Amino acid sequence: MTLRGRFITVEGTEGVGKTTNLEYVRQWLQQRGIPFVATREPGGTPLAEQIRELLLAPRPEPVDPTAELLLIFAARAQHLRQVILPALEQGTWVLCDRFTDATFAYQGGGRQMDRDAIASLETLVQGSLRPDAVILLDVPVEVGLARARGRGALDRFEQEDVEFFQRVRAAYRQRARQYPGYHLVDAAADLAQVQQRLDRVLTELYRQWRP
Ligand code: T5A
Repeated sequence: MTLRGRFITVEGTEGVGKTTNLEYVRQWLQQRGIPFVATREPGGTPLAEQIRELLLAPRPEPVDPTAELLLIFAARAQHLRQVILPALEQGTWVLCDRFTDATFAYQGGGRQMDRDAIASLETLVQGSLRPDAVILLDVPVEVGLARARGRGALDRFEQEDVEFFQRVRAAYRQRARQYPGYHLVDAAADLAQVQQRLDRVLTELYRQWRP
């Protein structure tokens, strides 16, 4: 299978500004006439969105971490087959709000699950597919949580404690040091500065990828 589109994911802990900055990336791609689909994880198809609702809803029953992990990869398998792979095969770029790096960060770092088990599921579900670029928006945990908690009712993940998110952030930063496709953007600055930094990353990627 030959993939002709580019696969960009945007990652970060709670309240880093993914939603806000994804809009900027969408406009950036539109202005250059690049065909793309914007999607998200968990979710991106009707079935995967239902799994997202199951995952995010606060509930009295404790959720077993393995059950959580398998639900995330179930949603991902559906999303890949229905949306991501067909788009990439047609030469359409895919801009995805979170992907498997979030699983290594939240379930691997936050929940302290075995990274090899996550890597096995990654291979089972994705084969060799990995994002071409991961844009990691990085802010200190306290800054992100203050932004996220200013938005109202908290979902099941947002209810975790600060230490959980510190482990999530550490896992993301470790992956950014380990893997060359990562682009770490300091997202603690004001929005105009963050978007200037995003523009530099996108311009460089576009220059590298142009045929
Ligand atoms: N999850 C997901 C896993 O555990 N494993 C997985 O494998 C996957 C894929 C849902 C949850 O699922 C978990 C992780 C998540 O907890 P989500 O919907 O992406 O994933 O959840 P959130 O991180 O909550 O994403 P949001 O889109 O809701 O938050 P954002 O995008 O980080 O924040 P945003 O843009 O809404 O910004 C928050 C506030 O900050 C302001 C914004 O205006 C907004 O009010 N803001 C700024 N303020 C000042 N300066 C800036 N630079 C600002 N940027 C934004």
